[in-house]
Amino acid sequence: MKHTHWLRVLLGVFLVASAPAQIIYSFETEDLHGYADNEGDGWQVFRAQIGVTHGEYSMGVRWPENAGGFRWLFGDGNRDALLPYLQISKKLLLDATVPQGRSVPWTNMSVSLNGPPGYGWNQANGSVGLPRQAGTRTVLIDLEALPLPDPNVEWFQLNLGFNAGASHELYLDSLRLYQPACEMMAFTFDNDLQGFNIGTNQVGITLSWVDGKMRATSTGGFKWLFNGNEDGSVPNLAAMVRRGDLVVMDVTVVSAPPAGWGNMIMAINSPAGWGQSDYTAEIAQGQNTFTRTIALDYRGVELPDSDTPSFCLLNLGINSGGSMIIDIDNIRIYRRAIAGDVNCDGCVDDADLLTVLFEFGSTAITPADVNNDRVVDDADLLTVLFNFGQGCG
Ligand SMILES: [Ca+2]
Ligand SMILES: [Ca+2]
Ligand SMILES: [Ca+2]
Repeated sequence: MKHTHWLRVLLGVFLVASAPAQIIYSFETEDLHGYADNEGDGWQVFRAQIGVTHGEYSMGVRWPENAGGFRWLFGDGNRDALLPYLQISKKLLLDATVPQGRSVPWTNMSVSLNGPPGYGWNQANGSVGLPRQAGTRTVLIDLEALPLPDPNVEWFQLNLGFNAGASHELYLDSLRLYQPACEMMAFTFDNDLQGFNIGTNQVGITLSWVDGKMRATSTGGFKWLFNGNEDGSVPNLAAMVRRGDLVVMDVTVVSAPPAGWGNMIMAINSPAGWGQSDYTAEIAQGQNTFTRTIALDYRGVELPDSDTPSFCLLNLGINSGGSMIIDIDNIRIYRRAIAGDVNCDGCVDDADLLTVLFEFGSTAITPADVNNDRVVDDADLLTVLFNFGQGCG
C-alpha cells in the first residue's frame, strides 16, 4: 500500500512540475465551470487539449466561421469555487493560446462579476487584450474596482465576454491569482521619468512627470515612449526581464480618447536586437476615466544574453483613436514561475521548504499548496525538494 502511495506522489511531482499555484479554474471538467454551452449560434465552447498550462485540458473558444463579434460566456455560479479566491486577490492571470494558422486584427475580453439581486451585474471598466497571433500569452484581469458580494450570497459568477474583429480561436487555461510576491519593481517614477522620452522625430506626443507618475499626452495615432539612450534606463532591468514573462504597470486614463479606444505594445531594446512583443494590451475604452493594472506578455522577443549588457531599454508604444492623456506608474516585471519557488523570489531554498512545513496540513488557498490540490502535504514538500537549488546563485 505504502509503495503505491509514494509512487502516486512521485508521479504527481512530475505532472505538476511547472504548475503555478492558486488556480481558480483549470477547465478540467466537461462543463468547463459553466462556460460550456451550445446555443446553435455558431460559437463553439469545448474542452480541449491545446494550450494546456495546468492539468490535462483547456477551454477552447471558436467564433462562428467567417465571422468575428462578441459573445458572453457565463460561469456556473458556484460561489465557493470563486469567491474565496477573489477575497485574496481581485487581480487574476489567465493563459490564452492562439493555434498555428490563426490571426485576427484585434481581439479582447470584457469581464463581469454577477450575483443575485442586491449584488447584480458588475462589469469592469474597459476590456482586456487577448492574443491575436499564434502562441501562448498570459493576460491580466484587474477586478479591483468591482465590489464583492456578501459571503453568504446564493450564487456568484465570473462572466467572460469574448470579442474579435474576425473569426478567432482561443484556448484558455489556469485562471489564477496574481501574486504581488512575483513582482520585480523597475520604474516607480519617484523623482523623474527614469530615462523615458519621446525621441527627436516624433510629433503629437509629450511626456511629463506629474506627482510621481509618467504622464503621456498624445494627439492620437501610434507613438513610442522611448526608454532613453543606450546608457539610460534602470541598471538591473536586463536581469529582471531575463527572469520574467510580463511587464506590469498601473495605467490611469486621465482623458479618454474621443473615438473610444486606446492600446499599448512594448519592445525591449538591447544588443540582442529590437524585441517587439506581438501582444497588445487595451488601456482605454469608451469615454471612461479609470485606473487599472495591465500586463504585456513579452515571451518570444529577443532578450539580452547576459544580466549586464551594454544597454537594455523598455520602450512602450501607445495607440489611440484621437487625443488621449494617460498616467503610467510602477512598471514592474512579473517573475516567471519556477516549480517549488513558494515565495516567488526566484530561488528554491530553505525559505520555501520552511513555508511548506509551517503550513503542512493546511487546506487554505496558499502558495505553499504547490500542486494546487487544496491541501499542503508531502506532494508539495517533494516538489520543493526535487527542485531545491533551482534559480539560486
Ligand atoms: Ca487545465
Ligand atoms: Ca524561493
Ligand atoms: Ca498540495
